[in-house]
Amino acid sequence: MTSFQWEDALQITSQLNEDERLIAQSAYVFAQDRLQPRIADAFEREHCDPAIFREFGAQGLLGPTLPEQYGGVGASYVAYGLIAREIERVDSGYRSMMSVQSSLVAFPIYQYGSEAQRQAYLPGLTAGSLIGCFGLTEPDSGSDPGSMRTVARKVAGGYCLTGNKTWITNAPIADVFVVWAKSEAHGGAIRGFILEKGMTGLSAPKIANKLSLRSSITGMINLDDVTVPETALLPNVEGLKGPFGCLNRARYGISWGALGAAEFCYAAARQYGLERRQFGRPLAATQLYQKKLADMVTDISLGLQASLRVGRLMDEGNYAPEMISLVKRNNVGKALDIARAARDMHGGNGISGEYHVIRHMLNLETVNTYEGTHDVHALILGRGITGLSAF
Ligand code: TGC
Ligand code: FAD
Repeated sequence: MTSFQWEDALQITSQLNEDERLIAQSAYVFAQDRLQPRIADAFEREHCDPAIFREFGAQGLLGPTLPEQYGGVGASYVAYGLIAREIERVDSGYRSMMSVQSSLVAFPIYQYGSEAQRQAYLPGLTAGSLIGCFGLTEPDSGSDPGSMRTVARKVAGGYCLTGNKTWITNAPIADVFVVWAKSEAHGGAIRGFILEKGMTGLSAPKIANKLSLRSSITGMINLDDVTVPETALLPNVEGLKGPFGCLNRARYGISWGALGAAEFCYAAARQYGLERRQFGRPLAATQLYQKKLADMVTDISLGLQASLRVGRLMDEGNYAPEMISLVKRNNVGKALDIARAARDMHGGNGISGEYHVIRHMLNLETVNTYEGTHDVHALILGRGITGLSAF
């Protein structure tokens, strides 16, 4: 027998190894000390601070699963998930900055790149001295990236890229752009290219007035006949499995991250209910309030346990992408429900930014949509169950 821990109901911590515990603890301290004090202002002003990338880098939080020779720390995927959980406990926008850099930019350069590309970009990306973005989505091509229109034409010594990407995290402040395009020289197959800030014809205007994820900057990538050398092509992957291989990692991290946001909301609602008195007793002494807290801890605990399982399977190299769809879809959907409930449990105060729950709620609307919408992940699972594609 043991006593019940309301903040770690199924004792996730006891299932981690020593390295994972240390990484999680240091990410927690960093996030609470360095990020939490800045978030209210950043969200209110819709301000993304690029200096945060170097701070992430100094903490070893960028590309942590990469080998040390490229600036990583050789961490497990479980550790990567724990980092996402701690960063997103503060804000989904900060986690977005981190996970794009790690899973969508450093990972493809490591996994699909040449040795020269690895040497050129990975030390800067893991240190945070370079900022990266990932261009897959287009104005007419979101859930269906196979319909993309961006093309790469073969020219002497390289390729010429034309097209438009939209809703791209980090793009307006990026130094390095991993862009996916249909390459005429490869029979129209989707190929990845590494572009750099300042290339002629490349621009990345900001998308303003987001009412969600306001600490993270989002933009377009406009490619107006951008000529790149042959060495910009990612040589070791062809087809949609290139971008999807990156998305597997990012979606998995999000499954942990969203629960970090949910844990913040659960803890805030619990504390508020213990302090706030109505009808002569604490709100937390009422049955309805306790039922809501019970539902929260149940969904958080089951979700964390499921992500831990998927992380262990990833570390063994023994996972199916459908498992990642299951935890991304479930955990983000539950986190959004929890944030909405916590907003309600704070009454009128929940409307104020001071209590942070409405910020998490607004952020999680984006998290539910990007990296494959909630319904697209249902269809991925539906295909896995039936063998029939219903997209
Ligand atoms: P489909 O025919 O299913 O597959 C085409 C090829 O890709 C392979 N594949 C995968 N490989 C690895 N991992 C996966 N998860 C894979 N899923 C598919 C597949 O085997 C096939 O390979 P091959 O060799 O036979 O060619 O492709 P489809 O066109 O039918 O795709 C359907 C669907 C719905 C699964 C897919 O299009 C999808 O996932 N749509 C959602 C799009 C999406 O997630 N976009 C994300 C954009 S990036 C982003 O949002 C970043 S936000 C980051 C932040 O700020 O944190
Ligand atoms: P659509 O695909 O048009 O979907 C609209 C609705 O239709 C959704 O409810 C969807 O579930 C539903 N739907 C679509 N297809 C079907 C179907 N077959 N059956 C039933 N329902 C369907 N992209 C990047 O490439 N890089 C980034 O860094 C990036 N960052 C982002 C940051 C933010 C803040 C946001 C909001 C988005 C970002 N995205 C990024 C884009 C994101 O991945 C897309 O918005 C997402 O994939 C959905 O595409 P869409 O917006 O075109 O919606």
